[in-house]
Amino acid sequence: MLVIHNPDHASHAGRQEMFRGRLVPCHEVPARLDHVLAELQRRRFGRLEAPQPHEGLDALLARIHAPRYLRFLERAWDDWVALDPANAALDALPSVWPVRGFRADVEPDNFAARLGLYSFDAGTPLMAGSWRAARGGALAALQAARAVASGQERSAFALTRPPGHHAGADFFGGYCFLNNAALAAQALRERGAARVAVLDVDYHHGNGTQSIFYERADVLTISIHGDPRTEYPFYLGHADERGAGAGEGCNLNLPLPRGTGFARWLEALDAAIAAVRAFRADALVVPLGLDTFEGDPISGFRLKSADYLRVGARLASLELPTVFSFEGGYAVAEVGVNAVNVLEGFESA
Ligand code: SP5
Ligand code: ZN
Repeated sequence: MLVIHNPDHASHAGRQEMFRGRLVPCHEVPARLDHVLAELQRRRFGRLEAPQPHEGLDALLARIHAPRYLRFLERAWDDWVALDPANAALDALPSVWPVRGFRADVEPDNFAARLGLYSFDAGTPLMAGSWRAARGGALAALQAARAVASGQERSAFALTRPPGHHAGADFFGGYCFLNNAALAAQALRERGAARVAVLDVDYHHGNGTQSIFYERADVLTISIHGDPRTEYPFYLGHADERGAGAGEGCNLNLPLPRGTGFARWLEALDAAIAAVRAFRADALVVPLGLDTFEGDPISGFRLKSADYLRVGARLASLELPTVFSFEGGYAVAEVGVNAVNVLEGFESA
């Protein structure tokens, strides 16, 4: 399998995230990706490529994200340091948000206010290299989609961080800034796939991807995740969210209770696969989170490492051109084995 890995990923390395009244060390760390790379090398699995600059990147970004959000992200670090030179030693974290009834149409001049306007949690620190890392990831997603769309590759893995599936058209959060999976889906659409399915297997609901495509009939979004009544991101991901307007019927949420094991999870995957078939998708994007693992420190499902081989094999049964994007998975020492198990299960099916 072609693996496009983002060499700039480590320029995003958050120190702390807000959790229950205190700042705790970030779960989303550069070592996660390094473990995947090490496991690929150990098994001699996959052909590694670095993303090459592509003139189509900015146009693709503008198809998925709002111009003012992209402008904000690109300048955020400089604006943060301009507030106070001492900020250069700190990560930027939001602490104020416009909830219902507040104005989102007026972009504030104050940087802290803009940081809140464009985010939904205080768990996603932004630093000097965040934009560079996120942009490199978007490029990896585009390159993976191009390779698959051209028919050159049956599948490709965009191995990047920060992850993407929580990022919406104009907001960051959940450790995500640019929605790599949505960018891959859009790139596939623009390169000949009339219908694209996104099947999100991360523990957390793919709220960003859902909201980006919610009113579109050409992209089916599916997410299997911890029930938002108890699990992050809490405010989206319920079963009754089915799409709107032209996109009515083109969103499927399969929430499962905390504690769910592989047998029940696999039933949800089979339901998701049936929906992809019924949609007659021409291509598939899989936001690949490994935080469904039993040892994950922030999640609540109970998948075991060997289960991921079967997950990959089931996804392969769709026989579609497939792009994987690396999402969550915080059992750092095991995330490489679990991720490569999915890819190997997919390829050997
Ligand atoms: C891509 C992805 O998986 N994002 C997940 C973001 C979850 N953020 C909130 C997690 C809060 C859990 N913190 C638990 C700390 C226990 N020490
Ligand atoms: Zn997750």
